[in-house]
Amino acid sequence: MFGLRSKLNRRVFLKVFSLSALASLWPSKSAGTVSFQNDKNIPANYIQNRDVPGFFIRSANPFLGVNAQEWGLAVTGLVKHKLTLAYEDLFGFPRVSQVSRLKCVECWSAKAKWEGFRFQELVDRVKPDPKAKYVTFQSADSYYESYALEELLRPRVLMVLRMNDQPLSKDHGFPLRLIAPFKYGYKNIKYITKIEFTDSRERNYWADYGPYSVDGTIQPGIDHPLDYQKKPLSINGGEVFHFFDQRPAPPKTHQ
Ligand SMILES: Nc1nc2c(c(=O)[nH]1)N[C@H]1C(S)=C(S)[C@@H](COP(=O)(O)O)O[C@H]1N2
Ligand SMILES: [Mo]
Repeated sequence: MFGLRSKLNRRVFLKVFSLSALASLWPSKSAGTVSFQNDKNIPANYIQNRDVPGFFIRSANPFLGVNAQEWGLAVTGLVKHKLTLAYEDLFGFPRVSQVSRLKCVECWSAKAKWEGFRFQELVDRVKPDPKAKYVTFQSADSYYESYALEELLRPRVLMVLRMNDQPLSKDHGFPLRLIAPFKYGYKNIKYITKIEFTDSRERNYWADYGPYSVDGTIQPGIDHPLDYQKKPLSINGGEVFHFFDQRPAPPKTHQ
């Protein structure tokens, strides 16, 4: 259904949809932890649980996934050497792995083993201008995120190619996603196609279309930010589940 709309119309539609959905649900819950697992108002298939027990798949819009042959990564903006990478090029960087937790604002979190390369590798290649203090990510599914460059160079921020010893699946962000364990899940952008160095901070998808902050740093002691502006939010106002299940076979190369 979304494919038939122009990008502009879709944006307007989503904005109207998410605002009205939020408004109609407000205030449907008392403040405090909302357990979506037991919420009878949420369709059983709303939260999909595939691949790994407890690890959900969350996407703002239905998306069929990226074709590796057609995919390319542009690293651009305020840099000395603009760069375009093909899928194969991603495997030229030194590889590191870590186990870290992804925590969604919808109250679930899960750990996985992530493998990929450090953002510093890209910085070394493109040589950002000293004015480039921010980085904007664009995705194949019209999602976007922004970070301060300094945040991306912190320990345990990873440009991820593999999850739990497999190539990233279509749903978890193939071929390239970001994992920043100190940020809420929505900052952990999947299907990255463009990385742009800028001198001002751009916004992100869920600040534009939902109630979440651009910063998205996980707050110690705050389990989830569903009580944004002290008004309890119901969790089914913002995100839709990924309902396409035709997953292509993982690529055979680069194991
Ligand atoms: N491109 C893109 N990245 C995205 C999203 C999305 O809709 N599109 N959803 C975000 C949200 S809200 C969460 S919680 C995590 C979920 O990652 P997972 O689907 O691998 O569990 O991805 C984030 N990255
Ligand atoms: Mo999320």
